[in-house]
Parts: sequence; C-alpha cells; structure tokens
Amino acid sequence: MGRKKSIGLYHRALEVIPGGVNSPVRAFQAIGVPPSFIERAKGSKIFDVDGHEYIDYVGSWGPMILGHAHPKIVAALKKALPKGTSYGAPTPLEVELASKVKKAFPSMELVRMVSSGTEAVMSAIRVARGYTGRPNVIKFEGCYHGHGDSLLVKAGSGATTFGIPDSLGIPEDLAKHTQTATYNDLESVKILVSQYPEQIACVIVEPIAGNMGVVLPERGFLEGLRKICDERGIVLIFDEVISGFRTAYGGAQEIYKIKADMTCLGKIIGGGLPVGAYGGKRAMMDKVSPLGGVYQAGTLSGNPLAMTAGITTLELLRAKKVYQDLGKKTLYLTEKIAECAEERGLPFTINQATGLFTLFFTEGPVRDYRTAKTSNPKRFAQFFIEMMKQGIYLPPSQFEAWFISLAHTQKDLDRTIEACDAAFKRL
Ligand code: HOZ
Repeated sequence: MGRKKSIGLYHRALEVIPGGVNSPVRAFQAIGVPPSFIERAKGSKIFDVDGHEYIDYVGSWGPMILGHAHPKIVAALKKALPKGTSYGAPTPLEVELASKVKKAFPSMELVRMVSSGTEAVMSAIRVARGYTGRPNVIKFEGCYHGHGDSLLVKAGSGATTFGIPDSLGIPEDLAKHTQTATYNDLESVKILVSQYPEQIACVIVEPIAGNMGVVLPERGFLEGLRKICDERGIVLIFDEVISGFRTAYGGAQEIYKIKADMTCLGKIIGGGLPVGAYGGKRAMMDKVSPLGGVYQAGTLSGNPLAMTAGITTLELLRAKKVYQDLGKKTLYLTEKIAECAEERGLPFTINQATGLFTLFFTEGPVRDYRTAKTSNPKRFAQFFIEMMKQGIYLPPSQFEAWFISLAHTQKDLDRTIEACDAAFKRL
C-alpha cells in the first residue's frame, strides 16, 4: 500500500502551512520522506489516511500514557462537552486538577494552569526573575524547554534535529541572559555561577532529559544542583513536562527525592488536550498576578475540556501497579531490542526510564548533548523507514524519546522486537 494520500496532503499543506506542519518535529525532515497524515488513533495504534495501521511510539510526544481514545476519557469529554467549551471564568474543575497536581508534586504549593508546556516554562522563568530580581537563566545544552525566546539557546528536540539549536529571531540582548551548562556536569554550573555573581535567577533542567534522546541524571547531579541553588539564592526549576506523571506519578521529584523550587508540567496532565501548568513555593507563586507583580494570563487557561481530560487521566493513573506495569513493558522492550542489536553487532546505547527510552546508534555511553550527538542519524533514518514499512511508528529523529503507553500489549511489544530485528539486519 502506498502513501499517495499523505503525499498529496503534504503538497497541499506546503501551500498553506510553513513546511506543511504545525510543529517542526512532525515534518520527518531528518528522515527525508514526507510525513504520514493521521486520520485516527485507538489504544496503541494510529491509522494514516492511506489506510496503514501502526503501533505508535510517539504517543503525541508523551501525553497518551493511557493509549489513544481511552473509553473513560472519551466518556468524560462527551459528558463535559454539552456544558460548554470555555467560559473565561473560574471552574470547580481547575481546583480539582490543581489539587491533584499539588498532591503528586508537594513542592508545587500553588499551581497555575496554562495551555502548553512552553507557556508554563516561559511563565516560571518570569516568576524566577521577578522573585529574585535577577536577569539570567542557566539551562543545559540539549535540554528543550519549549520555544520561549530565552530557552532557544543550544536547545534540543527539533532545534537539534534540524541543526538550529540557536534560533534566529532572538535578539542578542536577550540571548546574552541565557547561559548554557553541560548536563551531568556540576562543575560547568559552578563556573557559570561564579562568572555571573548575583545575576542568575534560575537554573532550569529536565531532571530526566528527553529532548536530546533520553539522558538520565547521574548520581549526585540533581542533588548538586539543589545545593548550588540553595547556596546562591537561585531558583531551581524542574521541567517535568515529559517526566511528570510518566516516569512515576510524582515524576522525577518522586524518584530522586529532590524538591524543585518551581516545576513545569504539560502533556499528561491534559490527557491529550492542550494544557500546561507551573507552580512552586508559595513565596514565589505569590508574585504571580493578581497576587503580585508578575503578569501572566490566558483566555483558555484552565479550559474545562482540558481539565476534564486531565482529571480523568490522573484518576486512572492512580490505579494499582500502573507504573510497575509501564516499567516492566519498558524494560522488556529495551532488553529485547538490545539483545537483537548485540546479535547483529551494531554499535548502540539504550537509555531508558519508566515509559520512555531512546535507542542511540552509538557505542555510548550517552550522558550529555555531546555524547548524544555521536549517534549516527543516517543509520537512524534508515532504521526509521524499515520500521515504518513494518507498521511501527517511531519519533522521526534520533534525538527524541520513544513513548510507551499502558495500552501497548505483549503482542505489540513482540511485533516491535521482531521488526527491530528485521530492520537491524538491513542496516
Ligand atoms: N517536546 C516535544 C518533542 N521533543 C514536543 C513536540 C513538538 O515540538 O512538536
């Protein structure tokens, strides 16, 4: 079966949408073929307009932890829909979701809902600047925190995939306020902190990095950041847009037992609808308007449909053994893929946390941006195409995470392993 309809749609899209897509990572540019256009999704599968069925490991880049179109989410949304889609006024649903988030992330003493992870991060940084009265931000090379101006410096995800980690359109005057350190290297942070005394408002980090591929924090890294920030009065921001409610209900903060001053969330807390949230210590969040002088607002913030999908998702994630089950699936898949790659004599590294992983085509170890970049993107592109031919839909870049959902069955996992083995043979 060909991809005639997708290709036709892509050409039409190119006439009306930049690059034919509404977010660059969807464009398959690193693969060199037009993207598939999706018609529908159910459980672990997505279906394109040409009638192909794929086992999906993109999962909308993380939110679909329960699988697509989960019957309980669909039912909750159907019930909510006739009540109206947006009021621009407070609702009980916002209070309920914020309470659930606060319970899972006790460091988020106050929580503000927004409409995307990017918005959450932009706002958290504004609060950190407003609270400390300092201008500068330390981020880590290869971490991606959405497309806010201050964060598109040495950024991961699509920015790395397309070779533009520093975006055009960001005034030098603003970019100079972002300093970049090396992931898993505390020394690089200490150097910046002493180079810019009393100027660093915040350190922002993905505590489990997912946007240069998956990279885990080494022992002592997050603890070290906590210590440096405490000593220097710097706000420590954890971007848990990917890791939150995925790697554990309470995200990386639950796993590593470290409290951030501020946390950014998105993806899963909207159950597949557009949502973000930021929150943190009361003293910091008290700066947010209407309490304080840091202005941040949004017409669709706390949208009732998004809140409904988020609440239902979090309720379902409270069921027993959810994370154990997800962790087992992740381990099974990664161990079997590793066995196949080893048998074929391929240089590879797999980094994984519960619910997500990356297969890097490099001997590794992959512990930061530099080592992630030693992977072979051409080999990845070939692998991607071979997998797609066998009905497996992967993130179309070496520098992204594969997302596993609770809907992936043993059969799905075994089919994926077989497909990997066959693809490895052809590389
Ligand atoms: N953080 C996601 C990719 N790593 C976002 C998806 C997007 O940029 O479209």
